[in-house]
Amino acid sequence: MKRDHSFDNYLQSSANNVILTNVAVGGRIACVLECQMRLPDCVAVLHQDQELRCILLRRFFNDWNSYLSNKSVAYFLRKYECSPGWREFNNHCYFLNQTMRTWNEAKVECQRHNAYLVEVESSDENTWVTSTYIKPPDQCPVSWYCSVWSGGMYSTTKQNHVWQNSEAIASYTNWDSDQPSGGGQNCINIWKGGKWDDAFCGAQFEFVCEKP
Ligand SMILES: [Ca+2]
Repeated sequence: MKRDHSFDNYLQSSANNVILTNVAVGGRIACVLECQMRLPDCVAVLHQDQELRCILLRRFFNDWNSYLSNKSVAYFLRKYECSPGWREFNNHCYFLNQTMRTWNEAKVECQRHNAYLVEVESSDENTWVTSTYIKPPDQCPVSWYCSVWSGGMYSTTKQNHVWQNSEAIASYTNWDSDQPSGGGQNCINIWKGGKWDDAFCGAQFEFVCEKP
């Protein structure tokens, strides 16, 4: 698949994750169906009527109106879409909040959006969250700044790490070597390569909210 530069004017120059592929298909419905067949990677499409071009998008445009100055281009969100800015994986919607917050602040912030701190219940979900939201350690001033908070926290009553929203014990885990260290580090952050660490809950990280 090659990038179609004829659409460059409609796309953010930095939108390296936007184009999944270009497919020449007949009409808007075929374009949307093409997107549906590529779940969960495709969340929206750009379609141009005149040339019957269809671009599958990996993420939403938050300000998509600015890309539609040419009326022959149409923008469609997928059916059952997540809100703009949120991304879907396996019928859940996710959002990366890039403000640094303590675990508790992050929890409250997710709740304000009728969501909860991400609960990673499978290797697939861990891989998706990591590839979608977690920067490599060399892109942060200090490697552990490239962490995001999850909703996991150690429960003294359950003697285990528990997901805050569902209250389920974390059955799938992906601890980094020598983790969890405990010693007052009770909240689970996810970082380099999707490995988990337990950190002091008062540390400040970006965080991922999830909706059911
Ligand atoms: Ca630790």
